[in-house]
Amino acid sequence: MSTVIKGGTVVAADRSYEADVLIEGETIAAIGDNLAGDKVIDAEGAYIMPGGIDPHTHLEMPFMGTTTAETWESGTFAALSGGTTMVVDFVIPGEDGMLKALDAWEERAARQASSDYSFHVAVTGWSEKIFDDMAAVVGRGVNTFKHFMAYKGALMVNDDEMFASFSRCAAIGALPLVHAENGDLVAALQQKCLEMGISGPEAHAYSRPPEVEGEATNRAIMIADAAGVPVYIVHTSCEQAHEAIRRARQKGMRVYGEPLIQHLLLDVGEYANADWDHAARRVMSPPFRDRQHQDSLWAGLSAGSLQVVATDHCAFTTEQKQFGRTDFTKIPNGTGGLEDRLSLLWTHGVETGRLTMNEFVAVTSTNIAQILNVYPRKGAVMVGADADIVVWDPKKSKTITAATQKSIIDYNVFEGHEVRGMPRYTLSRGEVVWGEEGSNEPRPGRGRFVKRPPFSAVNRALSTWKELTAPRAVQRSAEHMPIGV
Ligand code: DUC
Ligand code: ZN
Ligand code: ZN
Ligand code: ZN
Repeated sequence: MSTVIKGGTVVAADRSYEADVLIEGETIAAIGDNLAGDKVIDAEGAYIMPGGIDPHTHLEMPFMGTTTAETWESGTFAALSGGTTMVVDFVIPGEDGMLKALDAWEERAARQASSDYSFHVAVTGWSEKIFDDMAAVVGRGVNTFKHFMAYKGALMVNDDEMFASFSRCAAIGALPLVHAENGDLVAALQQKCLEMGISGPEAHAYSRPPEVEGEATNRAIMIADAAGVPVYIVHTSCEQAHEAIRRARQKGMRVYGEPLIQHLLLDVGEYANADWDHAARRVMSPPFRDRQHQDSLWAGLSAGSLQVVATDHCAFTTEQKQFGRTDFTKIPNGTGGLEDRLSLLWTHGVETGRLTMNEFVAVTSTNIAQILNVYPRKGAVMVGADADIVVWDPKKSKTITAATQKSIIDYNVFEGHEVRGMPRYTLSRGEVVWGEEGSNEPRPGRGRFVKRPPFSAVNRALSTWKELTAPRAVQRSAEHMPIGV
């Protein structure tokens, strides 16, 4: 059974051109003029783009004394409805360690996911077991490890642990990811706010100013350079962090920055809203920033100093947010955005002229696939690639509202935003899973795990001056000498 998408303009990260796209089975078989297939999908007036990849989600994740309310079933269906065909979710190890946690995530995803998916695994301490397990994780098709520099007393890793883990990543062909906030400073500032009697959501932003992120981002980059490994900074939200990334890249270091759609569009003023629920629903880390920081992130996306737009979809209900009623430090950190990321970025990026259509494709799909080592199977409209495609209608519009969303959360932080540019159809491996001819129901069990192979040594190259200095030797010994054991 073949399908042909006719009458549209293919938009890739590097160019746009008019062509038909022929799909046979699950992959793209041909791109050209006058192609024929058993079934025709009309793309007249539309753009044919690779499906979005959201590299940063937290579905059904235990966190801050509760569990994120978005399920694999609702989250991946919401993703498809908005044109995102693959999510990469964070596995957080419990006491049983990372392999058992990975088993649990795989089981939940395999049972419920409608879209394809992959994983990152968090390193939340250091031991010989973690050293060994990391290689096993890579063997199971996961080549990225997350490190939290914040959440002191819970998930946070110290610099020596991070250096050991980064060195291990270099040895086994993995890429470290970092949540870059200075956890000690955050804890001290939280304490200070509470002592001053400031206990509402507005204190969340006071306790996590841009300085804590700028410092930690720079520190993570320096540790990565010492370990001889590239590094990916998740949820880059401010100019100080962007500046550290920009500076490192200019020196030839392989450093990636990932702004979120929330940080591009939502303002720190949200935390001052007199309605406690309104403000608490928007508590996430790092917090929203002011206009100056938003402008810096937008500029980074078009300049190429920032490469990816994600969501950190980590969604809690209003009821769950009440855990922090009298103490803002207990408000579960996280917001949603998975469903509307593409439409919001199109509306505020492409429609305003801040991004070209090609840059839009790069930051929502192609760059991500390349950075995560799954390109061109994902992230490309190319012969041989998986037919994960969004037929994008630039004229279709809606007002975002929780009342009609696919997400099961009882609110939407983008409530009332008008968007123009939406999927006409979303295809996952050749099948219409959302749109005028789709069933538009969740398809639990349809989504597949996407294995990502280890990175080749060439990807480890950092600044050339580093060749002449000692840390590479340190790195080599560190690979075989985990600290603390
Ligand atoms: N930030 C959040 O807001 N939620 C999950 C974890 C994180 O780093
Ligand atoms: Zn984080
Ligand atoms: Zn996150
Ligand atoms: Zn808007």
